[in-house]
Amino acid sequence: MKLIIAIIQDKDEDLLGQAFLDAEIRATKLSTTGGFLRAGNTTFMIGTEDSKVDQVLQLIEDNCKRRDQIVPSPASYDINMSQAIPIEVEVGGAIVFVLPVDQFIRF
Ligand code: 2BA
Repeated sequence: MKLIIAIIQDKDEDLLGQAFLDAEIRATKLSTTGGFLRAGNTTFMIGTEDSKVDQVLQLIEDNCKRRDQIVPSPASYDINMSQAIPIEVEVGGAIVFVLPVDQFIRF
């Protein structure tokens, strides 16, 4: 068994969540915050059999888009926002970790 942790953009959350429901993939959704942009994003935790890992990864890839964002540089956060320096960053489609699971227990 594997635990898949996928950090995605909030804009893709509905589509991916529906895709998991349609495919009968069990998932938990967390509201998270990116450490760099300090903006909200969404993290899915999916516990699944090894045989379904590729299917889950494909659903994530199909439903999460890359987007460019113009944001104030984090270096600007401590100064007057009128002097903020804008930078462009490409966010997503998804950051994914696949971890082995020792035990899966449902009490
Ligand atoms: P954030 O940390 O808010 O990062 C948003 C985007 O800013 C990143 O997109 C990347 O394009 C850029 N970025 C991040 N750190 C940077 C830095 N030190 N210098 C320049 N640009 C930087 P993604 O790579 O697609 O990451 C999207 C979100 O996924 C991240 O939001 C963070 O919440 C999570 N993430 C990414 N890599 C991670 C990692 N190694 N461990 C844990 N979470 C990660």
